[in-house]
Amino acid sequence: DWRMAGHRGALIVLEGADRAGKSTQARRLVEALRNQGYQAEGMRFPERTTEIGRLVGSYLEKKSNIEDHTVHLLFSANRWEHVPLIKEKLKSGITLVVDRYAFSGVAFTSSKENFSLHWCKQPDVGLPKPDLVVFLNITPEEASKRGDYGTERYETSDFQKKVQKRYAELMDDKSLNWKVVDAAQSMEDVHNAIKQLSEAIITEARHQPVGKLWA
Ligand code: ADP
Ligand code: FDM
Ligand code: MG
Repeated sequence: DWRMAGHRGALIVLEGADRAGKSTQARRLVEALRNQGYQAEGMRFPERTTEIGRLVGSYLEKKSNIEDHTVHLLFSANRWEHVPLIKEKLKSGITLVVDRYAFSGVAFTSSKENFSLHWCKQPDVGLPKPDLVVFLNITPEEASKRGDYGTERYETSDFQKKVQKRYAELMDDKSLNWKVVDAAQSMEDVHNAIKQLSEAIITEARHQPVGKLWA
């Protein structure tokens, strides 16, 4: 079938503020791509099931405190430990739909005092480069209609505002294929927009090697 034979899959990342709809849309996209005959799988970061992931998970749940630089490196290590798997899947023709990636890592840590964007990017330099980064764009007002913040670390409106600004700075980087989608639309409309972008990039990425992020 033209959708699989001999071609690599695409690396698609979903980013955006808390409650923008990343996890919902990641699931729906995988399902829709599979229904169209593509090979597709979901992935998320942090991936809390590994040893490193458990450290990060316990930090987010405020069950442990980890020094800020250290936890930044652990989030990055959690991505690096999945790189062999990511490469294998892409090579075998599977398109990966990833719920958060290095952009979350940089946006969140650089929102803390005394962390530059530059420093925060370094540990993730050289990761597999996404073929498409969808930014689910939503105002804090619209997001607040979707329920209250949870109780995990970072889930305060002050911090989230800083994170939004950092995302905006990251989106100025034209070496990446950022696509902004209005996340205040209905789930269906958001889904259709992401699906269209994804199908186009799967076709385009098939014949290109996987790039290196920020390298
Ligand atoms: P994220 O992973 O970005 O934090 P979720 O996918 O978990 O966001 O969605 C947060 C909440 O908002 C969930 O209750 C979800 O059902 C709801 N939601 C997601 N997308 C929409 C949408 N387009 N319109 C209204 N509610 C939505
Ligand atoms: N987060 C996520 C980081 O601080 N750094 C990272 O590298 C990544 C991938 O973890 F607050 C933060 C962002 C968010 C939390 O929440 C993960 P979800 O609900 O599992 O996406
Ligand atoms: Mg989520």
